[in-house]
Amino acid sequence: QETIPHWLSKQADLAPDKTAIEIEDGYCLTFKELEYKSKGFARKLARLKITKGTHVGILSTNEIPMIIAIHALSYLGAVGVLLNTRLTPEEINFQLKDAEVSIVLTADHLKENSKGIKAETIHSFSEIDELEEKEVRLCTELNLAETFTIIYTSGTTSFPKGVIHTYGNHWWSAVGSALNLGIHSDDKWLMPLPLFHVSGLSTLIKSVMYGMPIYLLEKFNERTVHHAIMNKGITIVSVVTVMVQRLMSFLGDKKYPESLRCLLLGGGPAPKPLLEKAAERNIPVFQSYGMTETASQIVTLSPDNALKKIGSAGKALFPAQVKIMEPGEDSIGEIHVKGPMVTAGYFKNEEANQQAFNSGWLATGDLGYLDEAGFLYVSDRRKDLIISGGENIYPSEIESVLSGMEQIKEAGVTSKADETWGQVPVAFIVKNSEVTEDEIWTFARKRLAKYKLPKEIHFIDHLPRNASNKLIRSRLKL
Ligand code: S0N
Ligand code: AMP
Ligand code: MG
Ligand code: MG
Ligand code: MG
Repeated sequence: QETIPHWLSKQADLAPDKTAIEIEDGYCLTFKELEYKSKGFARKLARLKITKGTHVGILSTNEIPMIIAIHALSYLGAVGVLLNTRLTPEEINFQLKDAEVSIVLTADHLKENSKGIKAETIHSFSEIDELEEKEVRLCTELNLAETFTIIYTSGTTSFPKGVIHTYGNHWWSAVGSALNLGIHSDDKWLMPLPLFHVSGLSTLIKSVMYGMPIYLLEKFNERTVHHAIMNKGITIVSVVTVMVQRLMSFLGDKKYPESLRCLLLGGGPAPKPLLEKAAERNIPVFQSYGMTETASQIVTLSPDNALKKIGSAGKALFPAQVKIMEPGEDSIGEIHVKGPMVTAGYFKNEEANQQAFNSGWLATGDLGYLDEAGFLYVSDRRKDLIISGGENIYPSEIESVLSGMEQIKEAGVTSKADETWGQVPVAFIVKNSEVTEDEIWTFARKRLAKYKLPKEIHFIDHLPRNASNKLIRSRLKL
């Protein structure tokens, strides 16, 4: 079993006084301080009997105590199950149960709202801070094969699946990215994406491995991000498409400083006109391709090609491979990926694992092609997947909630292009009995995160189905 020295302790030894995290009000934490606080927090968590292999839910927006909690779990060998704060209690409860979580840690400001959450105990970060440290042996090494985090991702089957990230998955993701983007001694990585997604979480590991500061934002806001890029020596920013749009209109005729070397774009389609506009204005947007299952990007444009290969997601990172299965005449086929950053599997879901993996290759469900030079172009996303502002939505998930309403006989959900979010869900309803749009929204709001709520509801007489009675979503058009 391959082990490495604990990564945070290692960096705290190599660069104790270097900044690990900086936040908006100027407060900074060095690697030494982060190590000290994380170990202290781990000893407090040990009071709750959190130990090797315990699954612990983390429900928090971006803040320093969340980062400390995540590192603390690694000192105990416990597993962090990261929860999307936009979800309803009902959606969170599914994940907690599925992931076998009994203890949830939450940001102080979310404790009040956590009433509907079913866990044995829910503790705010401050409550943990008040506990007395327990004398326990903390991990000095990390075993690359062991699970560190679990993040849920929706699937075609309407039930989200828990994606396992081992220490090795995170390690290799950070190595792969470094071998592509390089590590500059002045790097400072701005993080406006949520740490409960692997987009955000993966930068915590990069920070620790590269000895690089993260500039952490509690949430995205074009004004704040703009200000940080202009004044705080930011060299890299992670973004989704809607953020690039909002940032560019905020920027107006101004220019970003030369020191900004990369806007790492992921999490969904990158519209070509937007990429071209950015290139014209010398804004270094690097398209990438990845998914929760690949522990962040697995295919990324390189600094050399970012402005030359517009529209492409780039080449597979150094430790990774990409291939197109059963390409058609247009060269388009299913994207398959392989590499040590690819998830060890879905938690306790043999069926999904059987379906997704074949001799180490992950079938992504996405469609794309490779050009003659081997650059990947993503042509279409996984079947039925709707991506709204970087958040994934599966029609089946919404359909199953809506058809749970007594007055609804059946529901079909499809997507509609949207200027702000890229795509938004739209519902088609066949009634059992009288029901209004408002009643449907009230019902849905309790059960679905806001970003999943259909933006339009249409009543129809029957859903389009094929000969074998399967819903044909592509025919649900207005
Ligand atoms: C785009 C964001 C920031 C929008 O949120 P914002 O502006 O903070 O909204 P709020 O003020 O909270 O709410 C205002 C209203 O907007 C609704 N709303 C919020 N978000 C959405 C949404 N996505 N779609 C539709 N509606 C939304 C609210 O409900 C509210 O409504 P009202 O007014 O009615 O109350 C936010 O959505 C965001 O942060 N999105 C990004 C999420 C993300 O990180 N996705 C990536 C996931 N993928 C991965 O992790 C793998 C790929 C990856 O690793 C990667 C991805 C990107 C970049 C780099 C990488 C990498 O490889 O490193
Ligand atoms: P998630 O696990 O939430 O990050 O969702 C990953 C999904 O986003 C992928 O399976 C793709 O469908 C989509 N996606 C990621 N990168 C791109 C890209 N460069 N172009 C188009 N779709 C993308
Ligand atoms: Mg430099
Ligand atoms: Mg997504
Ligand atoms: Mg019903």
